[in-house]
Amino acid sequence: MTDIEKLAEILSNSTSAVFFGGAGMSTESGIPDFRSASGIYNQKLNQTFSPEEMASHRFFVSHPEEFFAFYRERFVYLDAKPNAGHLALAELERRGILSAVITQNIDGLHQIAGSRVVYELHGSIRRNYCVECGAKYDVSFVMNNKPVPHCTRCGGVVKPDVVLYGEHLDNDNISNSIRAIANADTLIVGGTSLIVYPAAGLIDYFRGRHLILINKTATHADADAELVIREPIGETLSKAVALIE
Ligand code: BV8
Ligand code: ZN
Repeated sequence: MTDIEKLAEILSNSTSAVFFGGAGMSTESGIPDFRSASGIYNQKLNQTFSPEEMASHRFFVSHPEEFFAFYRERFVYLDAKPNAGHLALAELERRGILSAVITQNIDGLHQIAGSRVVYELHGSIRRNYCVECGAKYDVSFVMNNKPVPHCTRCGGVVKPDVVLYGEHLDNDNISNSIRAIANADTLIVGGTSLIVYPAAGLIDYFRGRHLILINKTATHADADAELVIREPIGETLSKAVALIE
């Protein structure tokens, strides 16, 4: 039995599977990940600051102009489309096999692909709000108002609803994700290096039967997985779903 056939068999017998993913889920949509060789954090962007410093709350407050230039350049890919992997997960939800997608990504591609239960642990580029009065803005407002987008109502800075380094994650997202993982019969972890916390720690709540890792490179969770697939995740999920009758 090939790995894909094994994956398809496990999924066809699951009724509360959960997907936990990261940037590797969107590389097949043309969005670079962070820590692969071609990832954002390995591109020498700025002599003074590291990419992870530039994606931090402290930098957002102390260097807003540089923050927004970096953010527009490196985090917003508005023409990216969902790939076969996003579509496969949406199909698994429609078939009552998958109960939730938990993502560290901020691109919104799971929802565009049709997934309805999506917990965005690190927020979304599509939601933006004034830090003073809370007024909401769409991503085009942030892209078009340079160098720093300001609220038309009160003049406050408009911030992407994205969890920067040093910022807390949304409590509802955390508790919803823990509940989904704790109740899952199958957990698929994919397209993530499992380096960023507290997100990566959430998979420890899994108590179900099948832990599956789909990632091009090794992660610390591989040793606990029943199935480790070192192939592109979009193709892999799509082929597995096609095998489920
Ligand atoms: C927090 C939004 C409490 C912005 C992100 C000092 C001060 C404060 C905190 C810390 C600190 N030191 C450490 C921390 C904790 C810090 C942290 O974990 N740092 C790491 C780097 C060690 N965490 C935080 O700061 C969190 N908040 O702790 O608050 C607090 C508050 C105040 C003071 C103290 C504590 C907030 C973390 C959220 C940060 N925001 N994103 C942005 O987009 O950058 S994190 C960023 O990394 C992205 O969201 C990304 O999703 C996430 C995780 O990366 P991955 O998704 O895993 O991507 P990666 O490239 O790493 O891996 C992709 C994998 O896919 C690779 O393995 C590759 O091989 C594979 N792959 C690629 N393509 C494919 C594939 N596999 C299969 N198929 C393919 N096609
Ligand atoms: Zn305002």
